[in-house]
Parts: sequence; structure tokens; C-alpha cells
Amino acid sequence: MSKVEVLQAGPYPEWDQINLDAAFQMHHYYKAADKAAFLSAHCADIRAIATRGELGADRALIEALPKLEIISVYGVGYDAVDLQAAHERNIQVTNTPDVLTSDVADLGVAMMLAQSRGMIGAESWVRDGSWQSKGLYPLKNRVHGRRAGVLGLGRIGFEVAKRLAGFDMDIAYSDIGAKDYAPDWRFIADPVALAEHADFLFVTLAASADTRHIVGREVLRALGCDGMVINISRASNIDENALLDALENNHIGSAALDVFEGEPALNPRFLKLDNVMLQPHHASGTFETRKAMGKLVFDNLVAHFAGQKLLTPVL
Ligand code: 8YV
Repeated sequence: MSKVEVLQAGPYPEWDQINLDAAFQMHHYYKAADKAAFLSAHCADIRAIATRGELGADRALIEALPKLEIISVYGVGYDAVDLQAAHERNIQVTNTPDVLTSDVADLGVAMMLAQSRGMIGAESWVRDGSWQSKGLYPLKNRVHGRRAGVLGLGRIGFEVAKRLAGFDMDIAYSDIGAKDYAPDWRFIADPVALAEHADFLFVTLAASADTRHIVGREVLRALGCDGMVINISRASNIDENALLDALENNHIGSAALDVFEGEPALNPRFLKLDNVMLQPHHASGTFETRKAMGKLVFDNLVAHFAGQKLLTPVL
């Protein structure tokens, strides 16, 4: 029997690729220089898209595949998938929730610590001989006992807040409503008021049209010149130009970012700044989590084509 044909929108680690190649006929869309020619050659029989969180699947791609039945996303965020286009044709969408939550929270907290304590600069201070030639490294800012704001207390925000509690921080959060699973943390509905409360503002919202630029000039002004913003969600949740203006003019203290508009290309203004920590969208980037994510992408595809219940559907 011929294998089900799958459009692969981005690369996967070898261990996932081996499984996918064994079970399906994978078409490597991401490798094609001429996407239109690729689609006209292969579109007729493709029944699934295997994609990544940051790549998703837009309306044009969905509409180019007449037999498409399922889009399996390697990532919890499915904001880059055109859900409306999928819904119109009853195409299933799956993602990889839960398995990455703790790693993403870990990286957010690690960025807060590293940036606040100036660990990257301190490492260079040792390596480049400054310790010996210039003397003591400049003092940095404390983390424990200070005030944290978590914007979006979903799975990842909750894990971030749990970790911050271990640093005796005064924790508040914003969300669409107060959460009964967070009785010890203060609910502040308004993101501007949350930023006013916070020394460290964590952005942990699932991105959507409604949350676009939720961290804008007003929130950044409220965060203030000693505040730090940490983004482990999606770039679209922050107005990047407003953030760059605030960093360049020291209207906020610093930022730690794992996600960028137009990534992996970066606005070159970021590279001139020393009050921002830059990470390559790597919050879920551990062997353990990525293996679990890859397994879910695969298992969802297998379940769908075996006529079984999807493991982690988003529609
Ligand atoms: C991944 C992510 O880095 O889960 C998400 O939504 O953005 C990340 O975990 C990404 O999806 C891998 O491509």
C-alpha cells in the first residue's frame, strides 16, 4: 500500500525524521527553492502538513492542498496556522502542549537571573582578562524578594510563577480573569497596572490577534527604568519598535528575549544594545522536550490516519 503523503514545512531532528520517513512519504517543502513549482508537482496527493510552531501553515498553503486533512504542529503555539482556513475545510490541527511547559519556564527564569546578575558580561570579564587588568566586575541587581508580573497565567505562566515563588518574589499576574489555581498570587487585570507592580515582567501569553502588541509603549513606560521584560511567548505580543525605543533610551532597564519579529532575522537595532539578552527561540530546546514534541507530531499523524482519536487536537 502506498504511504500517506505529508508536506514537511521545516526540519526535524534526525530521530523524528527517521520515524516520519518510515511511516509516510515526506515531501520536504522547506528545502524547495521554488515553492510554487514544488506545490504544483506534489499538491494533488498531500493529506497532511507537518510543521513547526513558528512556521505554521497559512491560508495560501492550506488552499493549495485539495486533499489536506490534518496539520500537525511541532510546538504549543499554533498562531501561525490559519485556523479559519483549516476550519472551513474541516482540517484537523494538533500541537504539542504540556511536554514543553517546564523547559520554557526554566529558560524564562534563567534569562531573568542571567540578565539581572550580568552573567554574560561577567563571563567575558573573566575570559578576556578584564578581571585581572580592570579589577572587580560592576555590581548588578538582585532578583530574590523582588516583584514579578506574569502576563498570561496559562500552563507556562503558572510554571514560571511557581519557580519565582522559590525566589521569595512578590508575584502578580494578568489574565482574562482571576485563576482559582493561583490563590497565593495577586490578580491585576490591567497589563499596565501589572507592569507598574513589576520589577520583572514575564510575557507568557498564547499569541493571537487580540494579544498583538499587548506590551506596547504604555506597558513599557509603566515598567520603568529599572524594570526588565522577559519574552518567552511570541514576538507579536510585544511592540518591537516600542521596545527598541525604550531600551535605546533607557526607559526600561533591560529585556531578555527568546522570540523576534521576522526571526531568525533580527532588527539590527538589537545588536547594538547591551541591555538586552538575545536567545534563538530556544526555550523548548532540550533533548527531552524536543523528543516528546516530535513524538506527539508523529503520534497525532498516525492516530489520524488510523482513524483514531487525536492526542492533542487544537480544533
Ligand atoms: C518551538 C514554540 O521552538 O512551542 C512553541 O510554540 O515556539 C517552540 O516550542 C517551536 O515550535 C519549534 O519549531
